[in-house]
Amino acid sequence: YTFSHAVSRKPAASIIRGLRFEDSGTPDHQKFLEHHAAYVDVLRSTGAEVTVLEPLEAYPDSVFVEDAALCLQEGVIQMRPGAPSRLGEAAEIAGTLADIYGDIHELEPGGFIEGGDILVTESEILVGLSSRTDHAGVAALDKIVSQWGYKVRELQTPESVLHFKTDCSLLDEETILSTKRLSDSGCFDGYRLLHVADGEEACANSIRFNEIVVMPDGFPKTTEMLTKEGYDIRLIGNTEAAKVDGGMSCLSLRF
Ligand code: CIR
Repeated sequence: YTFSHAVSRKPAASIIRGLRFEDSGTPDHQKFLEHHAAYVDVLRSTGAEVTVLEPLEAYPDSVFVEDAALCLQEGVIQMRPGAPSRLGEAAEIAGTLADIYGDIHELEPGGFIEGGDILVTESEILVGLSSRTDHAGVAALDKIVSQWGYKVRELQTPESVLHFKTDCSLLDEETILSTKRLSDSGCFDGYRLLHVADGEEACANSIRFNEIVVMPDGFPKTTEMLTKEGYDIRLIGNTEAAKVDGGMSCLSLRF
């Protein structure tokens, strides 16, 4: 699958108040802007058109656009983020996506679901229940995408992990990069599975974008393993996003 577009949003200065599981320091806004610009450049280097939205100060976590929408070939679905401070981000980004896509599909209210819990593969859509995504949210998604022929499989995100995709990524049609703590449940049986090196769990959130794989810098064992497997790796600094539990997939919507 070739991506022709990506949408990202510059980090706001309010990122210093971004949500986080545990406090490992405050992100440096300037440094985050630099990492973000490098990320956008790498996506653009594949020939894709990348829209960069202006920061939204009212939403500290709005740089993590992936959580606010799901972009499929058939249409875009506005998510219902389970973090109360993030719920409004979905409507904010919907306008931009409507310009590109036309119609926006809204989920039935009631449940919650964030894009970070959704992994779309060639054959199915995997959704991990988490502190942000509940069964009603998954059911609301299923109602829309089943009409387009997608099969939704509901799974459990490990308790210590923010989002399902914090711990995995799709590297190509059949290959998933995962932590052991996630794949131990057998959720990826039937796929070709590659594991991040022990101690390098934080690089499981990487992305395949056209001919390249974009990974956070600082995980040499996994980088070497993936290079040997034949992937063309690009490294992006992620120290600031990591302080607020963000990674490579969270920073863009790709379609
Ligand atoms: C949050 O807690 O919502 C943000 N600080 C991090 C969101 C990361 N997004 C993602 O994994 N898709």
